[in-house]
Amino acid sequence: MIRTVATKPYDDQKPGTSGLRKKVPVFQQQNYVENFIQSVFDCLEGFEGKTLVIGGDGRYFNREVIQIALRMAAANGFGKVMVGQGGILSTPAASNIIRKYGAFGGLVLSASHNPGGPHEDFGIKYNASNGGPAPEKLTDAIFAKTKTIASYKIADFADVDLDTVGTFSAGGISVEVIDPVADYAALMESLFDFAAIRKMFASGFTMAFDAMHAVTGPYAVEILEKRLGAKPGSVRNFVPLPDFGGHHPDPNLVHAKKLYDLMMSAKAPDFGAASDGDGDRNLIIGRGIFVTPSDSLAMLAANARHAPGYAGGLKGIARSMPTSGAADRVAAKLGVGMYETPTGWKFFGNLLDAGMATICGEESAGTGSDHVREKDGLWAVLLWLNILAARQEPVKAIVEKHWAEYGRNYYSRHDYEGVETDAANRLVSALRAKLSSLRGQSFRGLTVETADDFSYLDPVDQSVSSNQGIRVLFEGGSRVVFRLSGTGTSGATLRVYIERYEPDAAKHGIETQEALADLIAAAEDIAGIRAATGMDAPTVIT
Ligand code: VG1
Ligand code: CO
Repeated sequence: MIRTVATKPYDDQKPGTSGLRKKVPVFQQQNYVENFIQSVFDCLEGFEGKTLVIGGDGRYFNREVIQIALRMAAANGFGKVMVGQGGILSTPAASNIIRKYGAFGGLVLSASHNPGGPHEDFGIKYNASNGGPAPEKLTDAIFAKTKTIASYKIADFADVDLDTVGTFSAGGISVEVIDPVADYAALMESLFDFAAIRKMFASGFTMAFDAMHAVTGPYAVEILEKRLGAKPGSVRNFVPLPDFGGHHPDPNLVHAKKLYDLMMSAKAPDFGAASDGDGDRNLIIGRGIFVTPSDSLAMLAANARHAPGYAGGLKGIARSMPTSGAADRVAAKLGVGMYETPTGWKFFGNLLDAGMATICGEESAGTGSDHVREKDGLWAVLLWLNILAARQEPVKAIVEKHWAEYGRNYYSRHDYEGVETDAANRLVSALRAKLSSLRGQSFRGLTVETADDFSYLDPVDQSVSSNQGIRVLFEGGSRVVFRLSGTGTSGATLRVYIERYEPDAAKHGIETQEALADLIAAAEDIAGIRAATGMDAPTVIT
């Protein structure tokens, strides 16, 4: 039976950088989930009888929301739902399923790197038929709909057993519970030289992969240990837990500190890596050397030809605006296009669909390619492994040779979390107001060349996205960027991105914060962060 249920709108269902993210108790309010999902469906056209993919990162509340989504998909006229066993699908795996099986779209349930649990974060994101996050036009329409929604449709049927693979019928539609790993593993096998990587592991190569008790555990065990022969135990924390074991599943130097410490110790394996809550981010650490995500993007692009899936070369490279310019130098050398987009994977979709870019990346540990329409943590790990197997050199040597060839982009991001929202907005408005007066001014001996609020003109559909972050560019190519996070769930997070280019190989061994000290001080002089936030130092430095 299908019911139409009257409801009242909420005013806070605005999708952020990557879907709607809120605390679990917010999602647990009456009709909160239903309102959002109905608003998504109401903004779509032509899905009658078609397939919807549903999966999540296994965090607290995942299963409950999947049951609601199944009943609403049936009531709204989808013909079939494909759902990962146990409710599990990593974000890149969900993207692959949508594309491979020609689904109309998908609901990805995750709050990514944010913590999980009854009082932590949850999220819902809609992905379109290309497998990628809904473009801004659609997320704007969804938000508008959530403000006027008056009813939703839901079918009545008992909970579907999510733990048994197979096809069931429920509420007049077919529900297929699929193995979440198989299709993804097959895709990876089609892109990379598994035989060469297997040979490398067989000859004693060692690695540590930290799944952070999040979604990549089952994927990493299957691919790294079973198919590629990494020593059992190479994958750590591989059981996905609803609260990620109480940690932040954020693969950075703060939350993956154990892995970092191991990689810097005498007992370090050859290669260290980690992924986040929903499996789309990656952390890469060689023995004795951390590879910044911006550098990793550049190095993967420069070496991609070693992998069979990219042997034909790259069509272009895209990076988000705050990501360092290291990849730009690679694109120039390869003679391919370089695109600078706003933060968030949804902005890469058009470039990938149009065949203008092959590899994309963000400074926030996201790298991916045109194989899916999401960033992909394990993909990055496997491309690194493929390159290591082909070049037969340690990570450190590859990194240092890259710097010697292209120069080094010293780079760091300073996050100020939990800032009072009004104070954060005031800081940004004040910065905006003085943008034009900054030009020509000097801070700590650095002269401002230009300052603007980044605006993006999508070269494919000509859409414009404004106010995407304040850039202050200094003479000589150094820069600082300020923007507010669009993924947090309490207060505001100010992100300050700092970059300096150093062409001289003799100066490539400086500690990062030290190399950036003048710029860090200049950022403080320009924005008055301490006074505005009441904080003496960033809460997270990556
Ligand atoms: C952050 C990152 C951004 C990333 C987004 C989603 O957004 O900076 O690069 O695309 O998270 O990643 P923000 O607005 O907080 O800076 V994930 O792994 O949450 O899907
Ligand atoms: Co993520």
